[in-house]
Amino acid sequence: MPNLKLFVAPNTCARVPTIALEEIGIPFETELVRTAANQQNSPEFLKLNPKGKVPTLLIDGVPLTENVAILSWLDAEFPDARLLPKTSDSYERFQQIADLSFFSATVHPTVTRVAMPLKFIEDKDLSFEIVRPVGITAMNKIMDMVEARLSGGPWWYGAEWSIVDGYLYWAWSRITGVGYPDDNYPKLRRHFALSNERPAVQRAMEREAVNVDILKAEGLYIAPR
Ligand SMILES: N[C@@H](CCC(=O)N[C@@H](CS)C(=O)NCC(=O)O)C(=O)O
Repeated sequence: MPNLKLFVAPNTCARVPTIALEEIGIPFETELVRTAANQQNSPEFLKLNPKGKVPTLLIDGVPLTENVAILSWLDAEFPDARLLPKTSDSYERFQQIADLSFFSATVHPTVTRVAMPLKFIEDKDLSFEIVRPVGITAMNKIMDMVEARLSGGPWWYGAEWSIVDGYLYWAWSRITGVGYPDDNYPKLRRHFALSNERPAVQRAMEREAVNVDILKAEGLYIAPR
């Protein structure tokens, strides 16, 4: 069993591999990165991940970065957890990689525009008046597509939960957490409710809550707004 340490920060996409690890059910440690103190760009952290980002997974002390790689590695190492539907068909396998890549490369940057517009323009008024609306328009197209996809069952792949649903859970919670209107998306609301019932999701959120408390005590918590 490899020794696993995941570098995380609350509300970030590091929630997705945290859910994956909880679904697998193996022992792992998380280490809080204080992004408000720019710890992700400290010399120590940059040695592990020169991109200065969470998640970063240390596997027996060796770093693996990027959600698509981390989630694919976890699925390959722990196939019984069924993080992705089992398949021996290479097209289906690469379609799964395409799905993870869609969340990493298209959904995630749009989430950032909606949930963290200040990342793009430091002027607060401009970021909320220009960047967020642009993000919401792009997000509507994405979520219209996802809502249609969920007609085939409660989860991304129909009847079977997968870590793609963990990615969707994170994206949806980030955008609705800052007021993205959910009225037109009953299937996404159901997806979120069902996700919240999963014990692994609950354990991941408990881990995150502990880190939120630490950051609040240190005056380093950035609340979503
Ligand atoms: N493509 C990367 C994106 C990672 C990423 O953007 N992480 C954000 C949190 S969601 C981060 O670490 N931000 C800190 C920063 O940009 O300073 C992945 O999917 O793992």
